[in-house]
Amino acid sequence: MKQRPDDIVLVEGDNDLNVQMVPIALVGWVLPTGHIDPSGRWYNPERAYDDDINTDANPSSSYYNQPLELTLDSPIYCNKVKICADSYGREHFDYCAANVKVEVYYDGAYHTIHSGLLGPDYDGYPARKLWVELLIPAGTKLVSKARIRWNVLYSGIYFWEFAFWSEG
Ligand SMILES: [Ca+2]
Repeated sequence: MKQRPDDIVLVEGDNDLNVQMVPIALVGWVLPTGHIDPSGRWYNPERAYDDDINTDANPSSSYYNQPLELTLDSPIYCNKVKICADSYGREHFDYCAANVKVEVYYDGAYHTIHSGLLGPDYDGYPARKLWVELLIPAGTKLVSKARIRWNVLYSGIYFWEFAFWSEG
């Protein structure tokens, strides 16, 4: 068999070639691997990253402004995140847009990448479950976590899902 010059050949016996196994970073959406709930006021926080758009995390309503941090076991090169969230009952006691603050952790600090409504405003049943992508304005960064909180009190908060974009 013809070998390309860059093939690595392992032979029994003396191998002075030290082959290092490096985890392969895939390009694509990556789910958080864990969470931090500093206030302890979130119900089912793991449901914000269980890859199921029909399950939600939510804080008890009077603690709507308490953040939920979504973490990664290892930092990834990331230039955007996506979030799927709704609220309930702002004006007409129907589902409505989520007004949230999204911060991403890189270079040793949290940076706000969005604060306001996720997508066009709406009032109406049923839940919209709209995915909204949020770019990191500074570009690709080595990101280890994100922090999400609601800006406005609603009678219902539905944090359906979240993911980081891995640049590989
Ligand atoms: Ca979910």
